[in-house]
Amino acid sequence: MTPEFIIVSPQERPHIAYVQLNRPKELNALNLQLMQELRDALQLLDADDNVRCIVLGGNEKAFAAGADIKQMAGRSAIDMYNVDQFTIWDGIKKVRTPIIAAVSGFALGGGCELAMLCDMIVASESAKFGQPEIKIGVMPGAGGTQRLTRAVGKALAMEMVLTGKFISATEALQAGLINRIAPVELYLEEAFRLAAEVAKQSPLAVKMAKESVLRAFDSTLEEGLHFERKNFYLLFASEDQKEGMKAFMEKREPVFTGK
Ligand code: CO8
Repeated sequence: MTPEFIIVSPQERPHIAYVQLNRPKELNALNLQLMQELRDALQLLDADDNVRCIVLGGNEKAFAAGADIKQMAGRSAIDMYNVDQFTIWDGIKKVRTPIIAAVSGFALGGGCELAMLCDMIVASESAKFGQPEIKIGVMPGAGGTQRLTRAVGKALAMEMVLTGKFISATEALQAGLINRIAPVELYLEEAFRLAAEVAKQSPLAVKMAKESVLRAFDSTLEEGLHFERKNFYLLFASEDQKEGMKAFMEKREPVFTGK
Protein backbone atom coordinates (compact mmCIF):
# COMPACT_ATOMS: atom_id res chain seq x y z
CA MET A 1 0.00 0.00 0.00
CA THR A 2 1.28 3.47 -0.85
CA PRO A 3 2.06 5.36 2.35
CA GLU A 4 -0.01 8.48 3.00
CA PHE A 5 2.29 10.55 5.21
CA ILE A 6 5.75 9.78 3.85
CA ILE A 7 7.37 9.70 0.41
CA VAL A 8 9.91 6.98 -0.23
CA SER A 9 12.53 7.16 -3.00
CA PRO A 10 14.60 3.96 -2.71
CA GLN A 11 17.29 5.07 -5.20
CA GLU A 12 17.32 8.84 -4.93
CA ARG A 13 21.06 8.68 -5.66
CA PRO A 14 23.25 5.60 -6.25
CA HIS A 15 22.90 3.43 -3.13
CA ILE A 16 21.12 6.25 -1.26
CA ALA A 17 17.42 6.21 -0.36
CA TYR A 18 15.46 9.28 0.61
CA VAL A 19 12.45 9.22 2.93
CA GLN A 20 10.50 12.44 3.33
CA LEU A 21 8.03 13.09 6.13
CA ASN A 22 5.01 14.51 4.36
CA ARG A 23 2.33 16.06 6.59
CA PRO A 24 3.31 19.65 5.82
CA LYS A 25 0.10 21.31 7.07
CA GLU A 26 0.63 19.80 10.51
CA LEU A 27 4.37 20.55 10.46
CA ASN A 28 4.96 16.80 10.06
CA ALA A 29 3.45 16.02 13.47
CA LEU A 30 4.17 12.36 14.09
CA ASN A 31 0.84 10.57 14.30
CA LEU A 32 0.67 6.83 14.74
CA GLN A 33 0.08 6.07 11.05
CA LEU A 34 3.05 8.18 9.98
CA MET A 35 5.32 6.39 12.45
CA GLN A 36 4.07 2.97 11.29
CA GLU A 37 4.63 3.93 7.66
CA LEU A 38 8.10 5.21 8.51
CA ARG A 39 9.07 2.07 10.42
CA ASP A 40 7.80 -0.17 7.58
CA ALA A 41 9.61 1.86 4.92
CA LEU A 42 12.89 1.95 6.83
CA GLN A 43 12.76 -1.81 7.45
CA LEU A 44 12.13 -2.49 3.75
CA LEU A 45 15.02 -0.22 2.75
CA ASP A 46 17.20 -1.93 5.36
CA ALA A 47 16.53 -5.28 3.69
CA ASP A 48 17.42 -3.90 0.24
CA ASP A 49 21.06 -4.66 -0.66
CA ASN A 50 21.15 -1.73 -3.05
CA VAL A 51 20.56 0.75 -0.22
CA ARG A 52 23.70 1.66 1.72
CA CYS A 53 22.56 4.87 3.40
CA ILE A 54 19.19 6.51 4.06
CA VAL A 55 18.47 10.24 4.29
CA LEU A 56 15.38 11.15 6.32
CA GLY A 57 14.03 14.66 5.82
CA GLY A 58 11.00 16.86 6.22
CA ASN A 59 10.52 20.22 4.56
CA GLU A 60 12.08 23.67 4.97
CA LYS A 61 9.66 24.74 7.72
CA ALA A 62 9.68 21.54 9.74
CA PHE A 63 11.51 18.28 10.11
CA ALA A 64 8.78 17.37 12.62
CA ALA A 65 7.06 19.46 15.31
CA GLY A 66 6.66 16.47 17.61
CA ALA A 67 4.14 13.79 18.36
CA ASP A 68 0.64 14.61 17.17
CA ILE A 69 -0.77 16.49 20.18
CA LYS A 70 -4.32 16.38 18.77
CA GLN A 71 -4.14 12.59 18.52
CA MET A 72 -2.71 12.18 22.05
CA ALA A 73 -4.68 14.82 23.95
CA GLY A 74 -7.68 12.71 24.98
CA ARG A 75 -5.82 9.49 25.71
CA SER A 76 -5.65 7.84 29.11
CA ALA A 77 -2.54 6.17 30.49
CA ILE A 78 -4.11 2.81 29.67
CA ASP A 79 -4.81 3.92 26.08
CA MET A 80 -1.15 4.93 25.80
CA TYR A 81 -0.07 1.60 27.23
CA ASN A 82 -2.32 -0.34 24.85
CA VAL A 83 -1.27 1.64 21.76
CA ASP A 84 2.35 0.96 22.77
CA GLN A 85 3.71 3.30 20.11
CA PHE A 86 7.29 2.91 21.27
CA THR A 87 7.55 -0.58 19.79
CA ILE A 88 7.47 1.30 16.48
CA TRP A 89 10.45 3.39 17.62
CA ASP A 90 12.20 0.20 18.72
CA GLY A 91 11.70 -1.12 15.16
CA ILE A 92 13.44 1.96 13.74
CA LYS A 93 16.26 1.58 16.25
CA LYS A 94 16.96 -1.89 14.84
CA VAL A 95 17.62 -0.60 11.31
CA ARG A 96 21.25 -1.41 10.48
CA THR A 97 21.64 0.87 7.47
CA PRO A 98 22.89 4.29 8.55
CA ILE A 99 20.22 6.99 8.62
CA ILE A 100 21.08 10.67 8.23
CA ALA A 101 18.47 13.19 9.40
CA ALA A 102 18.24 16.28 7.20
CA VAL A 103 16.68 18.87 9.50
CA SER A 104 15.32 22.27 8.56
CA GLY A 105 12.97 24.33 10.69
CA PHE A 106 11.38 22.68 13.70
CA ALA A 107 12.71 19.48 15.22
CA LEU A 108 10.69 19.47 18.42
CA GLY A 109 9.65 16.86 20.96
CA GLY A 110 9.26 13.56 19.11
CA GLY A 111 10.75 15.34 16.06
CA CYS A 112 13.97 16.06 17.93
CA GLU A 113 13.88 12.51 19.31
CA LEU A 114 13.45 11.09 15.81
CA ALA A 115 16.43 13.12 14.55
CA MET A 116 18.48 11.83 17.51
CA LEU A 117 17.41 8.26 16.71
CA CYS A 118 19.14 8.74 13.36
CA ASP A 119 22.90 8.25 13.17
CA MET A 120 23.92 11.71 12.02
CA ILE A 121 22.16 15.05 11.66
CA VAL A 122 22.69 17.65 8.94
CA ALA A 123 20.83 20.87 9.70
CA SER A 124 19.85 23.96 7.79
CA GLU A 125 20.66 27.37 9.26
CA SER A 126 16.98 27.71 10.20
CA ALA A 127 16.82 24.50 12.24
CA LYS A 128 15.48 24.69 15.79
CA PHE A 129 15.83 21.81 18.19
CA GLY A 130 13.82 21.48 21.36
CA GLN A 131 12.02 19.26 23.81
CA PRO A 132 9.02 21.46 24.65
CA GLU A 133 6.85 18.68 26.13
CA ILE A 134 7.15 20.32 29.55
CA LYS A 135 5.05 23.22 28.23
CA ILE A 136 2.12 20.90 27.58
CA GLY A 137 2.31 19.18 30.95
CA VAL A 138 4.33 16.12 30.03
CA MET A 139 7.96 15.24 29.35
CA PRO A 140 9.94 13.56 26.56
CA GLY A 141 8.96 9.92 26.02
CA ALA A 142 10.87 8.72 22.98
CA GLY A 143 14.42 9.03 24.26
CA GLY A 144 14.70 12.80 24.74
CA THR A 145 15.93 12.71 28.32
CA GLN A 146 18.49 10.04 27.45
CA ARG A 147 19.83 10.69 23.93
CA LEU A 148 19.84 14.48 24.34
CA THR A 149 21.71 14.22 27.63
CA ARG A 150 24.29 11.87 26.14
CA ALA A 151 24.74 14.18 23.15
CA VAL A 152 24.87 17.62 24.78
CA GLY A 153 25.58 16.91 28.45
CA LYS A 154 23.55 17.46 31.60
CA ALA A 155 23.55 21.26 31.80
CA LEU A 156 22.03 22.01 28.40
CA ALA A 157 19.79 18.92 28.37
CA MET A 158 18.33 19.85 31.76
CA GLU A 159 17.68 23.41 30.60
CA MET A 160 16.01 22.28 27.37
CA VAL A 161 13.91 19.57 29.00
CA LEU A 162 12.87 21.61 32.08
CA THR A 163 12.12 24.90 30.29
CA GLY A 164 11.26 23.79 26.75
CA LYS A 165 13.83 26.23 25.34
CA PHE A 166 14.74 25.76 21.66
CA ILE A 167 18.33 25.84 20.45
CA SER A 168 19.52 27.05 17.05
CA ALA A 169 21.52 25.03 14.54
CA THR A 170 24.69 26.86 15.61
CA GLU A 171 24.10 26.05 19.29
CA ALA A 172 23.29 22.45 18.36
CA LEU A 173 26.57 22.17 16.44
CA GLN A 174 28.55 23.67 19.31
CA ALA A 175 26.86 21.30 21.76
CA GLY A 176 27.64 18.21 19.67
CA LEU A 177 24.05 17.39 18.76
CA ILE A 178 24.50 17.68 15.00
CA ASN A 179 27.20 17.05 12.40
CA ARG A 180 26.93 19.90 9.90
CA ILE A 181 25.05 23.10 9.08
CA ALA A 182 24.29 24.33 5.57
CA PRO A 183 22.22 27.18 4.13
CA VAL A 184 18.51 26.34 3.82
CA GLU A 185 18.72 25.86 0.05
CA LEU A 186 21.67 23.45 0.41
CA TYR A 187 21.11 21.41 3.56
CA LEU A 188 19.46 18.48 1.79
CA GLU A 189 22.26 18.38 -0.78
CA GLU A 190 24.75 18.44 2.11
CA ALA A 191 22.95 15.47 3.70
CA PHE A 192 23.20 13.58 0.39
CA ARG A 193 26.89 14.49 0.18
CA LEU A 194 27.48 12.98 3.63
CA ALA A 195 25.35 9.95 2.67
CA ALA A 196 27.51 9.45 -0.44
CA GLU A 197 30.63 9.39 1.74
CA VAL A 198 29.05 6.58 3.76
CA ALA A 199 27.59 4.76 0.73
CA LYS A 200 30.97 4.39 -0.97
CA GLN A 201 32.36 2.34 1.94
CA SER A 202 31.87 -1.38 2.42
CA PRO A 203 28.22 -1.75 3.49
CA LEU A 204 29.06 -4.65 5.77
CA ALA A 205 31.79 -2.74 7.56
CA VAL A 206 29.50 0.29 7.80
CA LYS A 207 26.67 -1.68 9.41
CA MET A 208 28.98 -3.36 11.92
CA ALA A 209 30.69 -0.06 12.69
CA LYS A 210 27.30 1.62 13.28
CA GLU A 211 26.28 -1.23 15.56
CA SER A 212 29.55 -0.91 17.47
CA VAL A 213 29.33 2.87 17.94
CA LEU A 214 25.75 2.51 19.23
CA ARG A 215 26.93 -0.19 21.62
CA ALA A 216 29.05 2.47 23.35
CA PHE A 217 25.84 3.88 24.81
CA ASP A 218 24.49 0.57 26.05
CA SER A 219 27.46 -1.10 27.65
CA THR A 220 30.48 -0.77 29.86
CA LEU A 221 33.77 0.10 28.16
CA GLU A 222 34.92 -3.49 28.55
CA GLU A 223 31.77 -4.95 26.96
CA GLY A 224 31.88 -2.36 24.18
CA LEU A 225 35.51 -3.12 23.38
CA HIS A 226 34.71 -6.83 23.30
CA PHE A 227 31.78 -6.23 20.93
CA GLU A 228 33.94 -4.03 18.69
CA ARG A 229 36.70 -6.65 18.54
CA LYS A 230 34.29 -9.42 17.49
CA ASN A 231 32.92 -7.28 14.67
CA PHE A 232 36.46 -6.34 13.62
CA TYR A 233 37.44 -10.03 13.41
CA LEU A 234 34.20 -10.89 11.61
CA LEU A 235 34.92 -8.42 8.82
CA PHE A 236 37.96 -10.51 7.87
CA ALA A 237 35.44 -13.07 6.58
CA SER A 238 34.24 -10.56 3.99
CA GLU A 239 35.33 -10.12 0.38
CA ASP A 240 35.23 -6.38 0.97
CA GLN A 241 38.07 -6.64 3.50
CA LYS A 242 40.22 -8.47 0.92
CA GLU A 243 39.25 -5.95 -1.78
CA GLY A 244 39.76 -2.91 0.46
CA MET A 245 43.25 -3.89 1.58
CA LYS A 246 44.28 -5.11 -1.91
CA ALA A 247 43.12 -1.84 -3.45
CA PHE A 248 45.18 0.09 -0.90
CA MET A 249 48.30 -1.85 -1.83
CA GLU A 250 47.58 -1.50 -5.56
CA LYS A 251 47.05 2.25 -5.08
CA ARG A 252 43.53 2.24 -6.57
CA GLU A 253 39.99 2.86 -5.34
CA PRO A 254 38.29 -0.24 -3.86
CA VAL A 255 35.13 -1.68 -5.40
CA PHE A 256 32.94 -2.88 -2.53
CA THR A 257 30.17 -5.39 -3.16
CA GLY A 258 28.80 -5.95 0.34
CA LYS A 259 30.00 -9.55 0.36
N1 CO8 B 1 0.82 18.06 16.94
C1 CO8 B 1 -0.30 18.32 16.21
N2 CO8 B 1 -0.40 19.41 15.42
C2 CO8 B 1 0.64 20.25 15.36
C3 CO8 B 1 1.82 20.04 16.09
C4 CO8 B 1 1.88 18.88 16.91
N3 CO8 B 1 2.99 18.55 17.61
N4 CO8 B 1 2.66 21.05 15.84
C5 CO8 B 1 2.04 21.87 14.98
N5 CO8 B 1 0.82 21.39 14.68
C6 CO8 B 1 -0.21 21.97 13.80
C7 CO8 B 1 -0.87 23.18 14.44
O1 CO8 B 1 -1.91 22.78 15.32
C8 CO8 B 1 -1.37 23.91 13.22
O2 CO8 B 1 -2.54 23.28 12.77
P1 CO8 B 1 -3.88 24.15 12.46
O3 CO8 B 1 -3.48 25.05 11.32
O4 CO8 B 1 -4.90 23.13 12.10
O5 CO8 B 1 -4.16 24.93 13.70
C9 CO8 B 1 -0.29 23.66 12.18
O6 CO8 B 1 0.42 22.50 12.63
C10 CO8 B 1 0.71 24.79 12.07
O7 CO8 B 1 1.20 25.08 13.37
P2 CO8 B 1 1.20 26.57 14.02
O8 CO8 B 1 0.08 27.37 13.45
O9 CO8 B 1 1.26 26.42 15.49
O10 CO8 B 1 2.59 27.09 13.42
P3 CO8 B 1 3.55 28.21 14.06
O11 CO8 B 1 4.59 28.48 13.03
O12 CO8 B 1 2.75 29.34 14.61
O13 CO8 B 1 4.23 27.48 15.35
C11 CO8 B 1 5.36 25.68 16.49
C12 CO8 B 1 5.10 26.42 15.14
C13 CO8 B 1 6.13 26.57 17.44
C14 CO8 B 1 6.18 24.45 16.12
C15 CO8 B 1 4.02 25.27 17.13
O14 CO8 B 1 3.20 24.63 16.15
C16 CO8 B 1 4.18 24.33 18.28
O15 CO8 B 1 4.50 24.75 19.37
N6 CO8 B 1 3.91 23.01 18.07
C17 CO8 B 1 3.94 22.01 19.11
C18 CO8 B 1 5.37 21.66 19.48
C19 CO8 B 1 5.37 20.66 20.62
O16 CO8 B 1 4.92 20.91 21.70
N7 CO8 B 1 5.92 19.47 20.33
C20 CO8 B 1 6.01 18.41 21.31
C21 CO8 B 1 4.80 17.51 21.18
S1 CO8 B 1 4.75 16.25 22.44
C22 CO8 B 1 5.87 15.08 21.90
O17 CO8 B 1 6.48 15.22 20.88
C23 CO8 B 1 6.05 13.86 22.77
C24 CO8 B 1 7.07 12.89 22.14
C25 CO8 B 1 7.07 11.55 22.79
C26 CO8 B 1 6.28 10.50 22.06
C27 CO8 B 1 6.64 10.33 20.59
C28 CO8 B 1 5.60 9.46 19.88
C29 CO8 B 1 5.48 9.78 18.35
